[in-house]
This record gives sequence, structure tokens and C-alpha cells, in this order.
Amino acid sequence: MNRICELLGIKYPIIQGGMAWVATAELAAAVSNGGGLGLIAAGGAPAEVVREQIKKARTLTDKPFGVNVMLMNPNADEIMRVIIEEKPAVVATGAGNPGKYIAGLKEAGIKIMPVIASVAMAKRMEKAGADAVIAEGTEAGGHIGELTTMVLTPQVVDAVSIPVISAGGYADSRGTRAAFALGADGIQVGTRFICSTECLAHENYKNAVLKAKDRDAVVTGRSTGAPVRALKNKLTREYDRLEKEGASFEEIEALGVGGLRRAFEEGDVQTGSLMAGQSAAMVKAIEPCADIIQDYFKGVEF
Ligand code: TUI
Repeated sequence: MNRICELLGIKYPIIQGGMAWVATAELAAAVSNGGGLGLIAAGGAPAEVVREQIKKARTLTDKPFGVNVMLMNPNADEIMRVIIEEKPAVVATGAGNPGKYIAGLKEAGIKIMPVIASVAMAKRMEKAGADAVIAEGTEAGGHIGELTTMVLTPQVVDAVSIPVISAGGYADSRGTRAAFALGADGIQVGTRFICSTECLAHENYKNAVLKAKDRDAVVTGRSTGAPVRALKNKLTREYDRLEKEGASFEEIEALGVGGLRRAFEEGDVQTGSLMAGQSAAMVKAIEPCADIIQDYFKGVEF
């Protein structure tokens, strides 16, 4: 049996990316009901909102699901306390080192899968007791590392013995086959799930992903040390301008505040932050999560 399916008790070795704002209880439950592992994204939310989301997901699915904790969130400690009380099956983390939380999560019987962007971090997480790692390449959307999925995945596979989930750039069954060829045990998908029927993102955001072409998912914020990939628009052009002018870190960061909410809720495709990976160019339709999952595994043995 596939190691990720066994570890998580799921049918297909696919987990949904923890996209801030986008990954609600509704999306997570739809992915889990479709046979993958859905994740609620804590993003920048307060801890009590995360608790409500976990409770809501429980009303929508009887399958395992998880929570993604973005470690740059100043409420991360409190969110982890709520998670240990509510006991979702899995915690994934992003944008930092979850080391100090691992023992507490394991004690509560919660599986822990950190997103990592380097071999060194993968090894550290294995030593610290992680159940699996999610190796995310720079093709992914949102906050990213430097290495591509193609070179990061096999190096992480060689460096650790826990299961490896490969992320960044996976748009269809060709990618899934490639992930297994690289030695991965499963894939993580974010962008294509934005274009799911069950995703609550504004239709303008979904349509922007559908319309995206090969070079439209651009990176801003390299100069501030927190690079983010999103679809090119007025906001990303404004970032580029400020960075070129050598604006202060604070000025650049201020530009992005509220950007995800503007994209997700208001459908503001000009000043909103349309975080998406390079695979946006390969997303062709809005479909139910269960159909999307089936398409990733069409003709794929695992
Ligand atoms: O976390 C993500 N993607 C994200 S988080 C996010 S919210 C945000 N909004 C505005 C600005 C910045 C972030 C949007 N997208 N992916 C997982 C990921 N984690 N990618 C890279 C990493 C990572 C980076 C460094 C993981 C660990 C790490 O270690 C640093 C250390 O402590 O050594």
C-alpha cells in the first residue's frame, strides 16, 4: 500500500495545499470526501476562527482532514493549542520551523507534515519526529523557496526515510506520474483546487487562474526575503516598482496587507493578491474536487 495512503488513511495520495483564505472547511471537506486529504488553512486567522473551521469540517465530512498552520502568523502558538484540543488528523506547517510544536502534536495523536524547501530542513524535520515532509518547489504559489520541484524532490527522497509529498507544479496525471518517478510518495496540489466547484473564492479569482498563461504567475518580494508567487496584475507591478526604487521593507509589506482578502472575497483582480503557482496555466476548467482528484490519478499506478 502507498505510504501516504497508509499514514493518513486516505484513498489517493494527494493532499490539498493550505492556501490562506482559499482553503476553508468547505474546500477541505470536499477534497477529503473525494478521497484525498483536505487541509483547512489557518493563514493569518485568529485561533478561535480555526476552531470553528475544524468544527465545521467535521459536519461536512467523516473522512480525515488536517489544518495547515502558517508559522509567520503571530497567533501560531495559540492556534497550535486549539489544534491540540480539537485533534484534527493532521497538521501541515508552512513558512517556518515547526520543531517546538512536534512533541505536543504527536502526544495528541496528530500527524505532523512540515512543508520544507531544502534538504537540510527535511533532515531536521525527520530528526525532530515529523511523520512525512512536503517538499515544495518554487513552481508553487504563495510564499516559496528557490529550488525547483524537479531537483528538490529526488534530493529530499534520498535524504530522508519518512514519506515525501512533492509539491509545486502539479496540474494533471502527467505530473503525478513524474512525482512517483522522482521517488515521491504523493503530491500536494493547491492551484487547481482554487478552480474547484466547492472552493469559495470569488469567481473573478477562479477566472484569473483559468485565463493565466505560462509566464503569468510571477514572483514579487525577492528583495525583502519573503518571495511570493501570484498572478501578474496591478499589485505585482506596484511591488516591482517599489522594489526597484529601493523602498523600505515596511513600505513594500504594507502594499500586500489585505491583498488575499481582496482577491478571495471581493474578486478584486487588480489590487488583490492572486496567489497561484505556475501550474495555473494548465488549469482548464472549474470542476468538483472529486473529479479533479480522479483526473490526477487517471491511468496512474500507485
Ligand atoms: O507557506 C507556504 N506558502 C505560503 S504562506 C502564505 S501567507 C503569506 N502571505 C503573505 C506573505 C508571505 C506569506 C502564502 N503562501 N508554503 C510552504 C513553504 N514553506 N514554502 C517555503 C517554506 C519554508 C521556508 C523556510 C519552510 C521552512 C523554512 O524554514 C525556515 C527556517 O526556519 O529555517
